[in-house]
Order: sequence, then C-alpha cells, then structure tokens
Amino acid sequence: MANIQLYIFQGSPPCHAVMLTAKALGVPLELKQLDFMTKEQLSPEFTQINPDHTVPTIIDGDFILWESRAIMRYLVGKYGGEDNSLYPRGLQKRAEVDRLLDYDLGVFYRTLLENVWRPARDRTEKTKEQEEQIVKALARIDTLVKDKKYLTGNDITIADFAMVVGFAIEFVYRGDKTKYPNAMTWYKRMQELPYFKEVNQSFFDLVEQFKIGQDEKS
Ligand SMILES: N[C@@H](CCC(=O)N[C@@H](CS)C(=O)NCC(=O)O)C(=O)O
Repeated sequence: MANIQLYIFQGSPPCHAVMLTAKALGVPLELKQLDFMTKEQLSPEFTQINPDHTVPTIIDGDFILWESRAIMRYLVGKYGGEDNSLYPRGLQKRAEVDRLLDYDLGVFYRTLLENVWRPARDRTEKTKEQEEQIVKALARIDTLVKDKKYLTGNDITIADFAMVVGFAIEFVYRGDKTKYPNAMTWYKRMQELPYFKEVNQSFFDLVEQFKIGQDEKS
C-alpha cells in the first residue's frame, strides 16, 4: 500500500483534515512532525521540499504536494477507486464539494483563523467585531447543514473533513451552542467517526492549553 509521508504540526487544523481523509480511505501515512516552536518549518531541509514552508505537505514517491484541500483531492483520486463519494466524480456533486472547499479556504476557515486561532496564539483579546464574525460563521454552518446529514447531502465528503477541523466548537465558542442545533448535530455525527478522536486528540490537547473561545455574553 501507500508509503506517503505527511509533514505535520499537531496544532495545525488542515493537517488533521488530511489525516481524516487518509483514515477514511484506509491509506497509511508516515507522519513527520515539525517543531514549529523552533521554526523547523523554515529549515533548509523543509523549505527545499516546500518553499511556502507550510504543513500539511505530502511526499508520495517523487511527488510533493501541499495545500490541504489539494492533498485531500489527490488522496481520493489516487486511492478512492472509480467513484468515491468522499469526492464524487459527478459534475454537480463534485462542484458542490468544490464550492465548500473554496468557501472554507476563502471564508470559513479564514474567519476562524483570523478571529479565533490567531488571537489565541497571540494571546490578544478579541474585539467585538471579531466576536461577531465568529457567530456569523457558526450560524452559516447551521444553515448549510439544515436537513442534511453532512455538508453537501447524505454522504460524507472531504468538505466535511476540511470544515470540521476549523469548526471545533468546543474551543471556538464557549457560548450557548443550542443556538446552532443543526451544526451541533452534524458535529456530533463527525465526532462519532471511529477515527475522529484518534486523529484529533493531540490537536485538542494542544489547543486546550490556550483556553480560547468566547464567553456567554457574545
Ligand atoms: N491553505 C493551507 C494553509 C497551510 C498553513 O498555513 N499551515 C500553517 C499551519 S496551520 C503553517 O504551516 N504555518 C507555518 C508557516 O507558514 O511557516 C492549507 O490548507 O494547507
């Protein structure tokens, strides 16, 4: 089977999206941890592999790829068989997954990165505008997943993997989660995946130390 190396940092949500995809496909990965505390991603060894010095990055034989959503598409394309519902071949089904992957990259994950994860890393107080952005992003997911099992329909796709790692509501939002019942049902469904905890626990352990999230007033 596969002998793919995946460069990761445990605190990186997109790395976990790739790991969830690999688990769903049953593709083993050789994990190569980078120490971001010592800026190992900037070492000549790694920048030779990925000049953008980002994780996740995979090496599959002599092929190197980074950007988590591209990696997820690649893994399904290579190991998913003829037509895999994780990233379906049908034009419109695939377009829906692509739309969410683009939305995640450009809006959803970015919103959480700028308004939750970076302030947490930098230990800065969130502004009222930042708090509003977070609530808006969560409300959007709630609408998106209304009447659906997963983000695009009845089948789980790589869009679910991409978005669930940023969603991480127990860290992102400490307020009243019952305001987002559809999103919470979807999140619970994702948490019930047999490999969800195994893949994400180290990330959760790391971010728990930051005590991030919003309080009830927002
Ligand atoms: N859009 C990229 C984001 C990759 C990214 O920025 N990763 C961060 C960790 S979450 C990183 O590697 N930062 C280190 C650096 O930029 O030096 C993806 O989804 O793969």
